[in-house]
Amino acid sequence: MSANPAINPIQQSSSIRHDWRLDEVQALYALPFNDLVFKAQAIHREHFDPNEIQVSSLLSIKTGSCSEDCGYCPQSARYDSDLTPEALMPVDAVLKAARQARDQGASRFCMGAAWRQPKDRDIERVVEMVQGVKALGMETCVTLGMLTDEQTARLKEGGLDYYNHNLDTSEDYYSEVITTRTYQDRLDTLARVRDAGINVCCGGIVGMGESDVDRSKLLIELANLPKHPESVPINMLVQVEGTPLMGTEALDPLVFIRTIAVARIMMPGSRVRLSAGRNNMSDEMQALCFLAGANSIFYGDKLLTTDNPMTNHDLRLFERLGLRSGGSSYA
Ligand code: SAM
Ligand code: DTB
Ligand code: SF4
Repeated sequence: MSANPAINPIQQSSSIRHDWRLDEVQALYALPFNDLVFKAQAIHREHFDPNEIQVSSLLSIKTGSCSEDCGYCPQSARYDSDLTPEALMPVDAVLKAARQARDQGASRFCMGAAWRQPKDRDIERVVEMVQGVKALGMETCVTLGMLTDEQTARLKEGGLDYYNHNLDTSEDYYSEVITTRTYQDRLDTLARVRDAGINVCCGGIVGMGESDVDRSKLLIELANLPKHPESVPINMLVQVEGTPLMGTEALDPLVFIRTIAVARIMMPGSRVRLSAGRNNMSDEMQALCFLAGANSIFYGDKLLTTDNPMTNHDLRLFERLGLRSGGSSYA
């Protein structure tokens, strides 16, 4: 069972904690699969309706030509990923896509831009998008890279509900994947967003060749933030031709499900999102992720630039599993 007999991870309570230690997290990962998933599901039921999934749709509002060198990302200008760059979209085209996402059943619309950081004039157009999407009755999320205090305040004033900014991996592994901005830069942006009163969407990517310890340390970074992110996207690396991480050895799917379960246990009140990578997962694997405590997905035929399961397939999967979409507000 646990590597350290002094720790009994099955009996830990589900209180909201911000003092997770590596030995405890590794002990959770090391539980027999059934014990881990049972514990995660039990905690999940204390905090959420287990059959309700929050549904977000993504749109890339500015695509490619990014100055950063994130080794997983097809949008970096440094890699030859066969992507056509696109300038910041006009507001009306964004609202058309949001209306379509809403009509297909999404409750939150997430707009992503391939920037290291936005310019002030970009922020004004993004605020117009946020206001337009809110007027459609949807929650709003944007992911624009690093922000200044003034830009963060402007987004809050404009009514933005969520800001997505991922830590991506552990601090130790980070420099293997990204060199053009630091882990501390990311933590600083997250603190700005939190301090401005915007809900935080923050998670990471697994399957990038990181170790078990790196996965544990990523979850510790997230759970030991002063407040847990309201949304925690767990992405499975989508391997894209031309990016440095193309060809990385695939992660054991059971380790991915364990990661969802451990995230659920460590952040009991957060929406844990089964994020990128679903297109390469079987329906049965996704069902196990929901059992392990995932209660949010990206929905719609596309993520930002890569394919996601078709909406019809997801609707059918929800029906087969007796799942409902809902619960868009933070529990
Ligand atoms: N440019 C902004 C930034 O990096 O902060 C926002 C957009 S960026 C594409 C948002 C997130 O998407 C990244 O932090 C990363 O976690 C995720 N992502 C990008 N490419 C991915 C891939 N190939 N597989 C899985 N997740 C990916
Ligand atoms: C997140 O954690 N994953 C999303 C969203 N936040 C912005 C992005 C996934 C991108 C996958 C690769 C692509 O489609 O470009
Ligand atoms: Fe640029 Fe964001 Fe992609 Fe990094 S993840 S290359 S910052 S778009």
